[in-house]
Amino acid sequence: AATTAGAKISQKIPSVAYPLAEEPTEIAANINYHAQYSPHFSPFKFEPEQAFYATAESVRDRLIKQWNETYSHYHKVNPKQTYYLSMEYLQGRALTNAVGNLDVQDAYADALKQLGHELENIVEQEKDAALGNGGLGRLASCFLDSMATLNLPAWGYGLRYKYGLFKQRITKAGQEEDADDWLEKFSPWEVVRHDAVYPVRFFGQVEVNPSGSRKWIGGEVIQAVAYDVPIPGYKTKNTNSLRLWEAKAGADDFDLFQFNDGQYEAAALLHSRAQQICAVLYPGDATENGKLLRLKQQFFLCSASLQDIIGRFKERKDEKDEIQWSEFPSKVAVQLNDTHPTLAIPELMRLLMDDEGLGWDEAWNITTKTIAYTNHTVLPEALEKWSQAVMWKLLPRHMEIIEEIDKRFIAMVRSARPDLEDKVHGLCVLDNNPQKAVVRMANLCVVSAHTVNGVAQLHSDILKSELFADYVSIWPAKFQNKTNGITPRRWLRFCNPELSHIITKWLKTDQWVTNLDLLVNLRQFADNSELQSEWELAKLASKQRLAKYILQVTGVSIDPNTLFDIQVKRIHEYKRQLLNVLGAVYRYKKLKEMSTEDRKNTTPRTIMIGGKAFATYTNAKRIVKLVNDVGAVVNTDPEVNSFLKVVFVPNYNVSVAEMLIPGSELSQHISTAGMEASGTSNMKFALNGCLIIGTLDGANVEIREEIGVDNFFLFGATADEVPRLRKERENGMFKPDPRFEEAKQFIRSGAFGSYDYNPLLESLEGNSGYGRGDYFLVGYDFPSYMDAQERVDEAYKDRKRWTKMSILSTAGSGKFSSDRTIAQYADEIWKINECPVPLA
Ligand code: GL2
Repeated sequence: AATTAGAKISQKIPSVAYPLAEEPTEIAANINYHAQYSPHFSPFKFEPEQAFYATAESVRDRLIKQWNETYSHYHKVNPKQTYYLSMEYLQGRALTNAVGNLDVQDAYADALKQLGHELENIVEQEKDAALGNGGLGRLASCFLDSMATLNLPAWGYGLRYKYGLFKQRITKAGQEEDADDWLEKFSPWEVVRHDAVYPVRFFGQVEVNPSGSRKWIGGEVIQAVAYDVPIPGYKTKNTNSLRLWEAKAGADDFDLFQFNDGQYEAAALLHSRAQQICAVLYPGDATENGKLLRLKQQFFLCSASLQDIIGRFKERKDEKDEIQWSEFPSKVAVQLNDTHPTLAIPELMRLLMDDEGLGWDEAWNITTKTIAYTNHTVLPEALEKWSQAVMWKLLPRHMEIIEEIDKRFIAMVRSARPDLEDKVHGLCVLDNNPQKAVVRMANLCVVSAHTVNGVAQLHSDILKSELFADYVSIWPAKFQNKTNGITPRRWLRFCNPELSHIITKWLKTDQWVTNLDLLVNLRQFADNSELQSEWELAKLASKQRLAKYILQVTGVSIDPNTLFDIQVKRIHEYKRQLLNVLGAVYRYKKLKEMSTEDRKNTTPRTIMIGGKAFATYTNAKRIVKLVNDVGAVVNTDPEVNSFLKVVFVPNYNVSVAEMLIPGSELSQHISTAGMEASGTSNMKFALNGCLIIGTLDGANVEIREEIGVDNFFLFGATADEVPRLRKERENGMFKPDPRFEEAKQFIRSGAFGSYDYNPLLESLEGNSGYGRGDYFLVGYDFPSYMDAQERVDEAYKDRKRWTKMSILSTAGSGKFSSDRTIAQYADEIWKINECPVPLA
């Protein structure tokens, strides 16, 4: 509980800067110093919020020291560096991670005690940095942690959105969205770099010089200003940067004359345009304006980052003070996190040719040796296609370059592979269909990148055999797999200290935090009753904490002695939260029909579902509403509610995940096979000893192999069966399971209120048609899902067996460390080496 003793700045403890204090008393003095001399609030108050900012600033002092040493070390050694370009980073909170990675957690906890506060409470004051929306953004953040921990010279580049992902509020209407102003009060972790500012142009035209060289001129020029966030590695000095660009217009762009003439908006037009660029992550793109803005954001990231990268390269000339452009790919690796930063390709070409004077062949050689591309989805709607008309308007020079890339690519295919003539249309970058002429960003990436990778074995196989099959026949060596991973620091060591201590105790080492493969040594103890009881106690403690949280945010009281069953992720039809809800509805109906005696023989469950639906995704929002409606009935039904509860966890984000995952016993990863590229929360749950019910999709396949097929509740169609099953449905050959029909009928009967769920349920029915025909095969998989749930209920009754499976889940999760993933990227794609900052 929050202490009140700290409500004022301590007069007993001095305020002294001691930037790198080791002793808790000195740290306390340093925190006091920041409370007084870096104030953000009126003086003398020292409530948890003030204490958070002062503590964060104190920690930042240490980070800055390491950070500067890292910069100067990289500058001196001049190694090849990786630049990770991503439109999303889902960083979450930073304080626990920072004191943990710096190994000063205990000292800070002590210091705060002296000041009348508990570190646990102070960290809760921090707002999540939610500059991402789901797995792709969180993956980028895990990667940053691993890059620093592995001492790799690497940078993250992104945008400094003012409003990150929206805050979700649950009302009678379902989900409502509020802007999340994470910077409202100031972020203690970012440092503005007024010496890293670059002009980024939009619109304008191409000027052709008499020599034939071309130059992009005119249009609108916005300044990109760097805001750096330190990324400390775990117990190492290396502290890398996440560089986020902010858009600004200059004083020159402010028309004082117009302003004084009373035309305030016109006077600051460019300022307001600049503000739009970093205003929100994924602005709605239903309108032309929205599309244009998204494209501007993407280009803004690419242009600013590449100017910065090129600037750094040019700074480090050879002995003769000459820039050796041919060396560029041996100093720079650029990784495109999905297609959002594809414009880095034509932008690098433009900068090299038009600004640096290189010829096409030289520029192309450099670009293709520098850039690599990760694909994160096979969903057609997520494969970006930009209108050529919009692109010509916004980026005329880049369109010239893209046309040339495409022309040369087509010529190459025609001469080297005449057998592919009928495939050329699908392979080329520009789709010139006069109705909807577009640039296919994924194609541009595949044609230009030296390496293309998928994010789990199954996904990479699907890329090779389906989406990119014809490219594979041209460049078989270009395609790789890099199975995703998660950082064991945030996702076990820090979010689940109880379990971490047990693991360290039984392994007799804490080396597993940086060498997760060591977890496999837990296997030998899986049957040990002493470990089992410690394991169960740790799980229970996390469940109790979670129950408290759920009560606080939903008002629903849940029983830590029931099976905690969790599905948290973005709400999407392919992720099939609807399958989960229909299963819950069926379970509820059966419980109602049972005798009191029979009920007592069931396994009591608490089903928790959480996640945000994209604001304009109607069916996803209906699913959110349905979960809440089902919960409202089930949880207040006295006959049943000690055997089943259904809770919607509002506003799912990184911090909420850190609370849910340690307390989970079963988690659902139940996407239609072939549709979830990897999934990464499956890895987090398994690592924390949670069993998985899931399909053979994405990384589930590899998780099941690693932890043992007997420890995974498998069901459902396989990816290679899906196309046939869809065909069979279309031909009216599908006979739904009676349980499936019963569950739908129960919802239709109004058991959960009067909201019209027909449109949602109809999407699961019929043979075909828009929004019909059960594209995601919920009905087909329903019976095997229910059977798997019965196996779960049985297994949970045998606590020893369950706990053993739980231990084996953790023991088998070593492969899913993002340290492993990043080491593979470094060796096999980026060709970079570690560059540890010397300790002395
Ligand atoms: C995703 C995939 O859907 C998900 O399966 C994968 O784990 C992550 C990270 O590779 O990438 N692709 C995507 O666009 N989002 C994802 O989460 N948002």
